[in-house]
Amino acid sequence: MGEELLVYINGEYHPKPEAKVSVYDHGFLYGDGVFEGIRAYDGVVFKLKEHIDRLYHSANTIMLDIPMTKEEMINAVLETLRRNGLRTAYVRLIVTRGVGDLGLDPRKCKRPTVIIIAEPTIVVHEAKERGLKAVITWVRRDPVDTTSHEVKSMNYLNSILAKIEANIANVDEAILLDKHGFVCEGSGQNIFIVKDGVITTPPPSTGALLGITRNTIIKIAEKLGYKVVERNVTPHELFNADEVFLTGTATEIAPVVEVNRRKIGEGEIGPITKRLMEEFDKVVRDPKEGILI
Ligand code: PXG
Repeated sequence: MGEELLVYINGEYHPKPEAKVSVYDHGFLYGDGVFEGIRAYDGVVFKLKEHIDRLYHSANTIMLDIPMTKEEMINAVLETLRRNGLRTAYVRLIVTRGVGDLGLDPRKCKRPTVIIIAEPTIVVHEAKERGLKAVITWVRRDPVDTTSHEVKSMNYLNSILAKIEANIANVDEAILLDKHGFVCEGSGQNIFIVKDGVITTPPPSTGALLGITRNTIIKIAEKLGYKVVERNVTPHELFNADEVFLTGTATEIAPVVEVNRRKIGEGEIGPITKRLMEEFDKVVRDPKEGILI
C-alpha cells in the first residue's frame, strides 16, 4: 500500500519512492520553510481552513510568498487525498523557500517548493490508551524566537532534542518549560492540566503554539460546562494535578499519567480527559468542522 501512495510536489504527483527534492532546496539546507500537519476523518478534513490560514500566516512572517492562493492550496490537499483514495488520513503540507545555492540568501531561491504528503495513518503515541509517561526536559521554549513558536517553521531541533530526552528517560513524551520555568507544551503538543474540575492551559506568552486542537478542546470543554483558564502553570502544579493531557493534530488527545516519576492523580486516565476524548472523536467527524473530500 505504502509504495502506491502519490506525493504532490509543485503541482505534480509522484509515487512515494520517487518523491524527492533537491539537496539545494533551502528547506533541506536550512530548515527554511513552513509546514502543517492535518488530519482527515471519514471524509472530513478537520479544520482545513484554519490550517491553511496558519500556514499562510507563518509564510508571511518569514516572507515566503506561496505561489498559490489559499483556495488552490485547499484544492491541492483535497485532490491529493482523492488521488490516493484516502478518506481518513494524516496530511503533511510543506512549503520551503525552494532550490537555491549554498548561501543563506533567499533571493537565490526562485520558486518555493510545495509538498503534500498524505498517509493513511500516523501513530505518534502507542501508549495513548493506557496513558503517557513524560519527563520535563532541560530544553526550553523561547517565546520571542519566531522559529519555535508562532511560525510553524521547519526548524524542529528543540522539539527533537526534547524527544531524545524522553527516549533516554524511557518515557513517551517530553514537556518543555519556558525561560521562566513555567510549563509550556510538549514536543509537538499543547498541554492541559485539570485540578478540582478546572481545566488550565499555558498562555502563548510561554512560547506554546496556538494549536488548532488546543482551540477545539477549549471550545468542547466550555460547551460541556467546564471552566477553562489560560494562565501560567508551575511544574509543582503539573505534578499535583488531578489529570494532565496533551493535544495536537497528530497526537489528538493523549492522557499523561506520570511526570518525572510523579504519578498524576490515580495514575490512570482521568474522567474529564476521557469525556473530552469521547467528544473530540465526534467533533472531528462533523462536516461543519472541516472541508469535505
Ligand atoms: N505545539 C507544537 C510545538 C507543535 O508542533 C502543536 C503544539 C499542536 O498543534 P495543532 O495545531 O496540531 O493542534 C504542534 C503540532 C507530531 C507532530 O509528530 C506535531 C506537530 C508537527 C509535526 C509533528 O506529533 N505540530
